[in-house]
Amino acid sequence: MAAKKQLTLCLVHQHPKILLGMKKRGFGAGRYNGFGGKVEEGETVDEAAKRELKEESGISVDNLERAGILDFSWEGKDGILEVHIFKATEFKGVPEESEEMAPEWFDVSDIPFGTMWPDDKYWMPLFLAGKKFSGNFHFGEGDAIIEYNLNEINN
Ligand code: 6OG
Repeated sequence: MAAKKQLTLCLVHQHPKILLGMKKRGFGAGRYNGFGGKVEEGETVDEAAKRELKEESGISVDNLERAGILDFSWEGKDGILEVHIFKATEFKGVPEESEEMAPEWFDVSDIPFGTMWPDDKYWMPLFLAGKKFSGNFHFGEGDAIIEYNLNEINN
């Protein structure tokens, strides 16, 4: 079985606003996204989510809500990215630009899906509605979605 790499993705939702960041470098550069990155050895997924949020946007959170888990894979490439998506509603500090991300508030009716990963428009409605979800997206040439599954989790 292909190795799974665990990553975090944290979005601050203070209705009707959502905090995104323009990724300035690395994987996904040029796209708006939440804040996150790789889970390091010896750290829990929750710890990684808080650390990455702080490093990339300057804000701290006490509580993170688990929103979803998505597996991403690419045609012809080994490995799966297992991205753990979290929601924060309260935070401390002021969002500030980092070397990796430039934070920006958006109205939820004006989310820049055209400048985001193509999967985001599928799961964002569940995220915004406070639903939990899991799924997988398989990408092809130009990061186009070849196939996907997305399920709401009831608990
Ligand atoms: P670094 O490798 O820069 O972290 N990520 C994705 N986010 C969305 N919305 N869609 C995807 O579809 C993604 N693939 C990865 C996880 C990369 C960051 O990008 C997220 C991490 O927060 C393919 O450390």
